[in-house]
Amino acid sequence: YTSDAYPNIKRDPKFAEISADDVKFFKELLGSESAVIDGVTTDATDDLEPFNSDWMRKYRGHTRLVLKPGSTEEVSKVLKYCNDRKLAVVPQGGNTGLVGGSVPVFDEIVVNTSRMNKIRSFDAASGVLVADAGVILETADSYLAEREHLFPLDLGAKGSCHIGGNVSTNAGGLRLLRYGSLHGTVLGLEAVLPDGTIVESLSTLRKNNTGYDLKQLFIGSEGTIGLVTAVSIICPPRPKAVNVAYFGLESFEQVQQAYLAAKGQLSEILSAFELMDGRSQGLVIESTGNKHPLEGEYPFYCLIETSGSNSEHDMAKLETFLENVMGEGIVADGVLAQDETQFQALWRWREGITEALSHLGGTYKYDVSIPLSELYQLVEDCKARLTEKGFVGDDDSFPVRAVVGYGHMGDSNLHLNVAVRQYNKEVEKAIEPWVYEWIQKRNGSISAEHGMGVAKKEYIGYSQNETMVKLMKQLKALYDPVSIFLSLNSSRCDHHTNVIFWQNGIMNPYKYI
Ligand code: FAD
Ligand code: S2G
Ligand code: ZN
Repeated sequence: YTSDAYPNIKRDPKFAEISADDVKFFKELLGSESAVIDGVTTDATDDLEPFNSDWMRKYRGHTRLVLKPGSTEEVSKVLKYCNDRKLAVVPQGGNTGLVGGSVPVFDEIVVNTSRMNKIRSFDAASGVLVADAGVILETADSYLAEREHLFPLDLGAKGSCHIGGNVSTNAGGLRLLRYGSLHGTVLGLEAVLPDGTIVESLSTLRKNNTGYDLKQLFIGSEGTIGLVTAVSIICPPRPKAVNVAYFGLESFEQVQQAYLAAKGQLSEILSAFELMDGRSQGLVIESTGNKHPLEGEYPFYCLIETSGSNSEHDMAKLETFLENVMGEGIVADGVLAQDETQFQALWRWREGITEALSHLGGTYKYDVSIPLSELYQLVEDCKARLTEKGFVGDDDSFPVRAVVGYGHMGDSNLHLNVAVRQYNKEVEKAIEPWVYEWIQKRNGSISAEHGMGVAKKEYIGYSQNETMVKLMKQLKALYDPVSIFLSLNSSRCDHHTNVIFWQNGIMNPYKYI
């Protein structure tokens, strides 16, 4: 196996190929027809397609078998069998990940969580929800809304992503500014290790200081040390009053001033502060045909959300804030949502960017954390570099269609996206590794929230030192059992040592670190 998508990755020969006997075992184990999509003994390629290619259609694998276990016990038996047979596995939730982590690189078996989708419990007094990993984020939030609570995570993929995938990617999203990261809100989880061990750690306690906090290892581990089968998470009361304002601004300097003013004047009711540049909003206009909410055109826009308990109080606060920032010339123009329809419409100007970009052919995505004062400088420098190299211009003859910057201002997290007519090695080489060096110089992160997957694996050194990477690899080897084989005079080992470490490493190989 070599893969044109990954020319410098070769299929690891230690992994077995799936056989008809394997499929027979899984069919008997999982029972229901819908639990096994079998491209080994049947020609199910079309049914396998949605599991082999990622949301952006940028990464594609060749699995011939998708398994959808219905319980933790079934996951345990599946993984133990795969580990014993050295069959590589990719855990998959909603398959909305953006770094190629959720689809196979070669023929790894996809273990998809969509059939593990039960809400297990909710305690109104503490706000703690316990749910299967395969519950869709939006489903969890609607369940909580009926009980006047809120899921402390929101992102554009809420309609498809699973909470097991959210935890496994340590997703950040639109509400992190107010509700914090999953490292703080997840109280416990249940997971299965590749040898079948079930990790029972579904604590619902807000405080539990008894030993290492091992659940944290699974948060953001992207399916490389185990498969998360359930999550326990503390959910805040649903705010009674939620409002949103949409601003146009003349410079990034003024965006920073608006952010500082929002923190100072909206403070406890501020629940989101999102940045969108003019080009990103132009793409949303092109892709939706919707009328832009402001008369004039501006180089920068912000979307500010407030969430509180008293609508009049919050509205008054927001109106005063709007008067101040306009009076001081920080904001050039702005609009406040007057009802739920307008609220949703304003949010679509932010959440619609990813979708708009996906219609442009190919997108080089850089989800980065950099110092706030330079957050937009990266976009300017990238645009200048690609223009100087002749990739950006005013008409359709240039390979690059747009260079846009948007993201979570409150988390100092920029989404730099370079949209091309089609993927283009020359453009990629003009951006990488220059963009990673730019970030490293500022001690930033080359992946703020989307994770590593296959896309960022080789660049981890720009944000983690050797000691950290070594410790991570030791942890991986601990959870993905290492078998040591003594082999004398075998061709497989060099003459210095007579021992080869054969790490099974069946969990989401070729990715992450
Ligand atoms: P998948 O894509 O299926 O998998 C993601 C990774 O987690 C893979 O490595 C997979 O192997 C692993 N995995 C999945 N389920 C499990 C499990 N149960 N156990 C172990 N490993 C598992 N991300 C953000 O952080 N912030 C955003 O604002 C944001 N906005 C987005 C907007 C859009 C329109 C889209 C398409 C994506 C966005 N994302 C964002 C990226 C993506 O939605 C998140 O990474 C999400 O958390 C992935 O969840 P999923 O269930 O789709 O996981
Ligand atoms: C966002 C989604 C993916 C992207 O919109 O906040 O995390 O890069 C992103 O468009
Ligand atoms: Zn984001």
